[in-house]
Amino acid sequence: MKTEAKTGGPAGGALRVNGERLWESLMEMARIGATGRGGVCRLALTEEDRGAREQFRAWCAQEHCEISIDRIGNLFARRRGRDSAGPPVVLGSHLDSQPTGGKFDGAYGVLAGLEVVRRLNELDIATQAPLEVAVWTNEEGARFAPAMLGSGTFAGVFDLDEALGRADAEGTSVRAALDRIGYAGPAEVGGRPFGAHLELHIEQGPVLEQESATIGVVTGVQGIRWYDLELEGAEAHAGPTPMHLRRDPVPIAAKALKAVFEIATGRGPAARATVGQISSEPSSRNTVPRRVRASVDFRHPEATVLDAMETELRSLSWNLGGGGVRAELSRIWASDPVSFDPRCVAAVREAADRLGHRHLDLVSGAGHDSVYLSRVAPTAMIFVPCEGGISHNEAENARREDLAAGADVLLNAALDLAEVER
Ligand code: HGY
Ligand code: MN
Ligand code: MN
Repeated sequence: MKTEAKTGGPAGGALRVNGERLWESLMEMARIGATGRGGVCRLALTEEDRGAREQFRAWCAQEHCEISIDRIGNLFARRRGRDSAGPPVVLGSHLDSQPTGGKFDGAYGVLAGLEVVRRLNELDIATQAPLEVAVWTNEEGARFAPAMLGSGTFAGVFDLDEALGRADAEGTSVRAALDRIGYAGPAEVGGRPFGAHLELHIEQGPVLEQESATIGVVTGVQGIRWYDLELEGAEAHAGPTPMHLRRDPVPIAAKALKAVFEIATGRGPAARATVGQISSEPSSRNTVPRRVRASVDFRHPEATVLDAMETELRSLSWNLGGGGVRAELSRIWASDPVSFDPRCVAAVREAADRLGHRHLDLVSGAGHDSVYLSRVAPTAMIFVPCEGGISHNEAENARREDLAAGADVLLNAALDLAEVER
């Protein structure tokens, strides 16, 4: 999923951000929802997410940005351009996190976008197109499935009412959660043109670090499929019930989950399988469970391979339902592989060159809001390395100089795209 790293030309003529200010904002934001192990827990539309949004808005107010919020809580901070009514160049990402997330996943792209606005304001540079920094709702999908719900609804992939009706494990809907934190905005969701969408993000994988490259020119994102596997048997007493008389879903689940990983490992290094959620009911140590549920996350750069993985998973689950255990597999999300806009990708690569950064092209292993934005706007992403490629982990870390370098590329690519007469 990558090409040879290239070293850029002289760093002349390129603008740079204030890396120290960006770092300070990142550390300030990381205090909101901070966990005891150095990470953050800001699940979508919780008090912590509201706090992060309020902090972002306060910083945007200092930069005289106009704020708009749409009906699924997507938040936009707009900096005027000479063409005040023109389609904006949008610098977006997310502020919600995983339950044991890191300081940089999502927040980095949002705060680097803010730093671009801050830098242009202090240099008093006007752009032809307006700039907007976007905060997309529920990118992670950790509280409400599917992931990238706000950007997907904006792009018309999800129906708004269905998206607002999605509920978390406690039964709280997106609609109720938005109302609770005051982020059910008035603006219609989507239906307005963007000149371009750029997203800056940590790589969340090891490639840039291994290749000693500072910038990832992201050409696309691999495909993702999410499934729920449910196995239902019958409760029984752990003591008097002989093994052969049980309708125990756990041995079936053990076979099914072993097979899930074999489906991926049998398809080469690019295939991925993750079982992040496993639960049993009634979850009592001396009662044979009635029900076992498990999540399955498949990934691959090619849709045809994902199709084959799904076919194998479907065939597998049904013949696992033996012994009086009912097996049900439902696909709850499918995000096809995407390729980003060549013009935007070139703007990123040229900016990296101008700034003199060693860069390489790569396909993103993680999903991002840009997957859905690429359906409605010319889109590209920029990656910087993170330590050991670790992410979705409280130990997530990145070097200040890399974070500043990524923001410099974002600034210069955004200027390039914002100057295009449309
Ligand atoms: O699941 C993903 O790849 C993203 O982090 N939401
Ligand atoms: Mn992210
Ligand atoms: Mn993430």
